[in-house]
Amino acid sequence: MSSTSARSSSSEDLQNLSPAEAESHYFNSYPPPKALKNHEALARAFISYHVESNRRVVLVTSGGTTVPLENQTVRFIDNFSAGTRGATSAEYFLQEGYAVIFLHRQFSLLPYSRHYSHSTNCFLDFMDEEPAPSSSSTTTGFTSGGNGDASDHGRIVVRSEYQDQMRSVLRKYRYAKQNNLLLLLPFTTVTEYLFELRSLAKIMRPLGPNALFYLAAAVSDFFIPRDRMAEHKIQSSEVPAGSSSSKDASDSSAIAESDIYTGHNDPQPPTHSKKLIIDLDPVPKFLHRLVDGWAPDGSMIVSFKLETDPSLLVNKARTALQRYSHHLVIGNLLSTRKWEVVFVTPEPDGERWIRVPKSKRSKSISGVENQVGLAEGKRPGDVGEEMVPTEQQGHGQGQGQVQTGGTGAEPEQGQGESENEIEIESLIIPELVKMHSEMIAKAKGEKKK
Ligand code: PAZ
Repeated sequence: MSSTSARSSSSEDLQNLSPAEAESHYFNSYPPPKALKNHEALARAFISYHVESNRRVVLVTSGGTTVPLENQTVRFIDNFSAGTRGATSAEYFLQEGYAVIFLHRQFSLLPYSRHYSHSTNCFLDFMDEEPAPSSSSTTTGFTSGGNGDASDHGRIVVRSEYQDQMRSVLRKYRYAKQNNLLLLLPFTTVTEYLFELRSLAKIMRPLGPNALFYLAAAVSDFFIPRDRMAEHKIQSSEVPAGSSSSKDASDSSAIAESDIYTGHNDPQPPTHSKKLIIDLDPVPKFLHRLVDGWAPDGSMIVSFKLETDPSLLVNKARTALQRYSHHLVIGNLLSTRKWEVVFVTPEPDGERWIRVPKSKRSKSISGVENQVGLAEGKRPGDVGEEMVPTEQQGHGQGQGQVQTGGTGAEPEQGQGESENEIEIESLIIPELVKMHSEMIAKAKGEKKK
């Protein structure tokens, strides 16, 4: 069952458009996000500040995107991404001396505060109340009587075991803020994301080769185009005849009658609820436009590819690289993404695995350790401690090492949550900085000729 025939422009028609035509069709179909003007003004000021000091700027995209089912949105489709990759990477870019525009899904993890947010790292668990000055007994429970009496108020402090880690995070956060190195820009829907990406890339043009795009957001591949979207909340039960909503629903081409049906095959059909068939179109791919139009000349563009099937990952990453002709695709599997990634570059032998050695891997509830290595064609459990050190990189303080097989030294400590753990981003970012430095040097060389 499909509502394709009812559409004003079918996805087949749109597939025949040139990238530039697809761009104007898409962006003319939506009003720009309300925050866009303000974000553009902030980004312009941020970019000119850093162009002035010849600093490199990275645009990090992070988190999932929502796909609304209604124009006045009650329901939406979402994805798993919490923004860990983006938020963590942003910290390592800052450590490497980059200024960061952090384009993130609203309420996803943020650089620095990620250490103390969401339910797994609830900030309250890091706090304590000191004994009240007038009392010798420790107050750890509730004070009586609501706000209580000031005399029984102890100072709120960071628990002693977290002091060092929090001081370190706090200092880095304050340094980034005080030096105007971090610009946080939120989005929610896939359309908002695309508008923001396009604007920011154009605003970044004065940076030239000093610009880096690090596209870690999990952008939805499917959506409901505006001309098929219901205005109001999709009804799950009969709408009273004659009500404006019933007219709205029956007039609307957004959800055709034929796409909403009762569960007539169920042994006991429910009396009120209906099944809803959602018919999604592919989200237009704008990486072409980023590479060939929006982004600054000479800038470096890095995209991510996520797969769940190990046998697909490398091929899919390579296909993306060939299709969009950018500089690097970082491939990762859902189940091992915290411990290994693959760098796929245009060179004939351009496949390089970066892994956290076994003893340094962070704990992950969703991760499956015995899948590490499978996408490279290794047998389960074959990948362990072997390391080959790489030199320190970049114009900042690179501290990662890359696993390419063989034996070697243990890596230095990254910023993992426990002392022995390292975050894979502490290995990824110095490698990228090195590649970016090479590109910048090449661009400068070409300019001199
Ligand atoms: O947000 P997170 O840290 O849980 O996940 C990161 C990721 C897997 C979304 C990212 O590494 C990625 O692969 N992004 C691109 C996904 C894709 O469009 O294929």
